[in-house]
Amino acid sequence: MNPFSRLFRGLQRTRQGLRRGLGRLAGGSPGAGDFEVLEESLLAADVGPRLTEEILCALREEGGKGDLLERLRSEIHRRLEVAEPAKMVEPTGPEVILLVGVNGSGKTTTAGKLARRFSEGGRKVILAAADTFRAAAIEQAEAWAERAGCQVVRQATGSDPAAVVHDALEAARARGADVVLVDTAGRLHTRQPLMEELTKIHRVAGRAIEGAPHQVLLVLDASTGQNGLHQARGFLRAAGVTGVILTKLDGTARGGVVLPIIAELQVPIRYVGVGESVEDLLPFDARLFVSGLLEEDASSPAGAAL
Ligand SMILES: Nc1nc2c(ncn2[C@@H]2O[C@H](COP(=O)(O)OP(=O)(O)O)[C@@H](O)[C@H]2O)c(=O)[nH]1
Ligand SMILES: [Mg+2]
Repeated sequence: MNPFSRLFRGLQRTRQGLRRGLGRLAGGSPGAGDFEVLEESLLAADVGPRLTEEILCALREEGGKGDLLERLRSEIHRRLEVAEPAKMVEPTGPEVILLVGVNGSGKTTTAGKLARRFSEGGRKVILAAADTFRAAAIEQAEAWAERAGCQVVRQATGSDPAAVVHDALEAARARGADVVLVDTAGRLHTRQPLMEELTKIHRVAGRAIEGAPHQVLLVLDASTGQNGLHQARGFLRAAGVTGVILTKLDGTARGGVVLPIIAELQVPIRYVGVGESVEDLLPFDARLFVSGLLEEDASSPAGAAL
């Protein structure tokens, strides 16, 4: 399955909702009732009231000219495009990437998927099992490391996560690793001691490797919709988030939440998760994403271009 087909399948529920609402708009000049239908379907996809209003305004202003679906596509694309990550220069030492977020958002799974992706790309990966709260979390990280064919650095359950990170970075340097993925324990941005633990991880990482952590990626469960956005704001302030990974798009009809996330957080969306298998993590691409949201079938021009 090519990446677009994966994305297309992952966005199925959101797309079905949007296209149901759009059914009446194909061709012809839209009437007031058509805009109402469109409004409902955007809200149902969790695009949020403010952006829904903005998009409708833009479409109404242009009058009835042109295919409404095409215009909707370009309105959405314009808003997604700004979240495409700029190409980053890989740091000279090992690159340290921290995954943060609430419990169950998909951090460990995403760390595993990333480990596999980077390994396949020829980078030597170390997975740091810094969720030391639960024995199950360490075992889960080990299982993913095995699937991804990378090394894992761990300590006993209950040990200091910052110490695990320290060990992992020492190991990375000694073994000439290119990237260290740090899987952290779930936390709420309102829980002070846990947020301080992240600060300590930052400090320890920065002492071991210059500029580390190079990326702090907030893993957000798309199915939590607008609630997730509230959490995200807290993390942004407290954890120095540099990018977002939006997971579980496949399990929700609320994939439109990507729009308010982009508008409010103003950090790049690095990857999207569209399933539980190791292949189900895709780099964010605005053009493909909007096609996945609105296209009738996966053999669209966007899909065919791959
Ligand atoms: N359907 C789907 N499930 C996912 C995705 N990402 C993670 N999960 C599932 O979400 C659950 C929690 O994931 P986990 O990585 O343990 O979350 P963590 O607590 O943040 O580490 C697991 O059952 C994963 O398989 C995704 O993109 N799609
Ligand atoms: Mg975990």
